[in-house]
Amino acid sequence: MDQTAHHPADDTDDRFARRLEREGLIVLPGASFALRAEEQSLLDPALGDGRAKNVSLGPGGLRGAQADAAATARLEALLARYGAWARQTLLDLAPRYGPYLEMGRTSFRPRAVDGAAVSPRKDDRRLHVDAFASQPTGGRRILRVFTNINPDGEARHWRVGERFEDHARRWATRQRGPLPFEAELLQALGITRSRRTPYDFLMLAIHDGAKLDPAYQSAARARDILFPAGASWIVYTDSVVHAAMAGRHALEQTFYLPLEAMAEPAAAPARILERITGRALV
Ligand SMILES: O=C(O)CCC(=O)C(=O)O
Ligand SMILES: [Fe+2]
Repeated sequence: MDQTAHHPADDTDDRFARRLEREGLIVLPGASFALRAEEQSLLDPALGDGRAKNVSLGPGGLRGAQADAAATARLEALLARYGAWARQTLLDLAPRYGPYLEMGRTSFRPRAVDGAAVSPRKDDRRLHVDAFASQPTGGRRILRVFTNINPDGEARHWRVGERFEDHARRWATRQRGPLPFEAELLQALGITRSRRTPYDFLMLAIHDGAKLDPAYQSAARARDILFPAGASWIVYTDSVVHAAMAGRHALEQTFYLPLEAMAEPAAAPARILERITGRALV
């Protein structure tokens, strides 16, 4: 889209976007999203201890809920309300994203992060950048808005690791390229929803490389962040090296943004990886 279509007050409009793209993670000050009285019952552990890790809402409707019809309808309404709030909050802070912002799924994470064991690749307690095996982004950014809605004052505990560039260099340089027709085959088999680009292959290699390396996980330097109950934070999870260590009851909205939307395109993983590898990736 044409860059000149932006609001004329570009400098002030872009301040938040620039900071977010440079720093990757910003905790929102002040008032945040709060549950309504009739939504409190959705925090009941009985609703959340089913098989699904999350309940989520997307174009195909609600997934992962194990509740009666009335509770399911309330969950769906809550997720829709959260998605709309997250979108508006983001656009108030970063109006330049308006023409480009693509809504992904909205999720409710009732379960304790430190609960059930999952496969190492799915284990978000290990430091990683987000890359989804079935959903190539083709270089678009993954931006997520989280809110800790824990009713008992429990913080959500994350660890945040090294800069993306340092992280990427560990894995990007030893990565093989895709095999001939690998992207086409994955798509034909329905394993990916669209065609994986060289960027997507590389991001998955970085994601898996970090999660599947116990030596890296135990030695990596990372700082702890405790998001208090009630807090919201906005994070580019494709560039912030993160791990979720503890907490329960979070809401989350995923957005996708193309590189043209970036105020600081040089800070985008696609551009950093292109610099590192010397190849065009998207
Ligand atoms: O649930 C969380 O706090 C974050 C987990 C995570 O790494 C993710 O959703 O990408
Ligand atoms: Fe993640």
